[in-house]
Amino acid sequence: MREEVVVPKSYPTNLLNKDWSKRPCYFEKNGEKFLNEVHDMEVRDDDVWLITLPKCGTTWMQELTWLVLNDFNFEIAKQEYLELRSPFLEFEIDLYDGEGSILKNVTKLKSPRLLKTHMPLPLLPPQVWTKKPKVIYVFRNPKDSIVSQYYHVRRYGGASDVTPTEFAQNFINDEMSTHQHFLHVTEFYALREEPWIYYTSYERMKSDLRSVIQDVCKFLNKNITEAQMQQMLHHLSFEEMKNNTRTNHIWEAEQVRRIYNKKTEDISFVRKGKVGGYKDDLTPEVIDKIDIWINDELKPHNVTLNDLLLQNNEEFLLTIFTCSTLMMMTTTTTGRVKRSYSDQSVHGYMTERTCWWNEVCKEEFQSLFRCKCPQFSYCRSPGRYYNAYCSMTDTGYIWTQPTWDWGP
Ligand code: PPS
Repeated sequence: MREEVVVPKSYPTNLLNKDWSKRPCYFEKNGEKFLNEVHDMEVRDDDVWLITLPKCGTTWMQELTWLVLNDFNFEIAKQEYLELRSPFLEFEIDLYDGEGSILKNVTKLKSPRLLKTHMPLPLLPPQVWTKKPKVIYVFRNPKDSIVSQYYHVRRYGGASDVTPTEFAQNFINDEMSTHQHFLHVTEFYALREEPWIYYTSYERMKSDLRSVIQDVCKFLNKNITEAQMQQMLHHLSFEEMKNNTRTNHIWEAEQVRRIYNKKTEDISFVRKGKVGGYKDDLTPEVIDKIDIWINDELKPHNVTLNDLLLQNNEEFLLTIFTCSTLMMMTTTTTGRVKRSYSDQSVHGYMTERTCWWNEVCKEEFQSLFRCKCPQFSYCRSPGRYYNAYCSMTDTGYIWTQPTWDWGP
């Protein structure tokens, strides 16, 4: 769908101090009626807005947030299509029958509404920055989101004549996508400390879903029991969501077929679900070009890709430092640390990566560690047949990790 330059009717001047008149915005052609309606729409105090760039883990976060907002009602979640429980604003344009308001489904929805959109900050209703409802923002490494987008377009009948590499090359050559991408994310990243905004990344969800669920509960003032947490981790796992007809955008694909009489390709919406999966699809040359594109585009914003993906978390490094120091003091005063059950049957790692605190370091029944626990912590589980987490506590079942070079 071709896009054109649009001029927002209002700007969030109270949120970010910049020259908004120089901020380019793009939207699909003939979207004026929709944009006007969005501009004038009533934002409710208890709305939750889920804002992302395409293919950044929106659906994953949407199901997570809907469940937190709806008291972990898994029964309804398994019965009703996610797209109907939590509408995608821009898709209402496709559903519009020409009568009355484009946003009538959104207006009719019972509170609390969970609204999904890919629109940039300046095209949102100004009541978002005056009422400040809860906003959740998820970002993902563009290399993975571009490849995911390629398969999305293929799913809906497009891009059949291009390879993922050609698609990616076209993406970075397109001035509009370039501008949209980095302005979209850097504006929300700059607002991440606001109490009404929760900013996270797909990569963080992959590495520590438990903490992200806890964060969202805290953000929305909801409690979660350990039993509900276990249900959430299971329900939100890649395999479950892939096999779940209610989260796999089957309803959306049916609408596309009905409205546009389009043949759609049999590509699962919940498709691969990997961090770094782009390496299987893109040539090394185009990967290098995308890296240069990302660095160049981010330079004026004074942030790095790792910052945006929350992979340079100072708080995290500080915690490691403090905990390591404490552990060193304990071990030197009390001698060797006692471990209750030590298991040395796992010999290798899946990646070279260091885990986050509380991240699953070894999944149940897996013969490889998922990542390396930070120094002076243990890959620990309550018993042999459980997921193990990186933990400072040395009681329980300790999966002894192969030694590795901790660096200077
Ligand atoms: S959209 O169309 O913009 O709303 O797409 P979005 O939901 O943002 O992104 C789709 C990608 O998210 C992956 N996904 C998951 N990954 C891991 N675990 C779970 N549970 C999960 N659910 C969705 C999905 O597979 C798409 O990524 P790719 O790389 O294509 O697999």
